[in-house]
Amino acid sequence: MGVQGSKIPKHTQVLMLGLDGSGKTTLLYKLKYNDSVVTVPTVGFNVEPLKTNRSSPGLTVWDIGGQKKMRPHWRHHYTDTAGLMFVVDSWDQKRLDEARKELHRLMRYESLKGVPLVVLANKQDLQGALSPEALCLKLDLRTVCEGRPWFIQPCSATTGFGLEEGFRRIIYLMKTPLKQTQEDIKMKIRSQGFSLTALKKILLC
Ligand code: G3D
Ligand code: MG
Repeated sequence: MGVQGSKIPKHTQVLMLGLDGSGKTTLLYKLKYNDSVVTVPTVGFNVEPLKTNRSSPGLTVWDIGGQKKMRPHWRHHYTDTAGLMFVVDSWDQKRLDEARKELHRLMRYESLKGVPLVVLANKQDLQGALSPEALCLKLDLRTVCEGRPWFIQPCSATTGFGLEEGFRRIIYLMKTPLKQTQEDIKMKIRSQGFSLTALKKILLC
């Protein structure tokens, strides 16, 4: 599924999922209007077109409600999804296991096989928020994302930090075949000199 490595259509559907309260709606409207909005729990979904530069497709971003009762409905949106963003509250360690389970369930879905994933490690403005490296381990990303292009992006929907980078990254992953993204990583390793720390840094970015 997905459009990875092929010519991508003019408007490309990106699904933004994650537990309720992780910051999806705040993030979407911060990105779209550079404004902080007061959110209420999303019942149903919000959908917004996002402009990108000319050489990239426009994105239609679906922010789907993340409450437990809403999650069985996520799958109705999987067809035609070219990219996935999974938003995690990096500060709320009590709900990390729940987030991990939902993400792993998502990754097992046949129709989402190979679809690029960006995990947004949100709420980095809060003291005590877990780093992307720590989240990567806690969510067991490397194992569950095998065979799919993926990236973890630190961000804050409140300040706007990291949001554009996250969306630029999903566009890059959707446009670039998996083999090429792996080649890019190898190139980075060569250019930075091979050391364990450099490798760790590269694999996480
Ligand atoms: P959701 O759409 O994923 O359910 P919301 O999440 O966007 O409704 O956000 C849930 C709460 O988290 C909101 O606070 C919102 O302001 C807060 N939030 C979202 N992103 C960030 C962030 O990056 N940093 C911080 N500090 N807070 C964030 P309330 O108090 O309205 O519940
Ligand atoms: Mg919401």
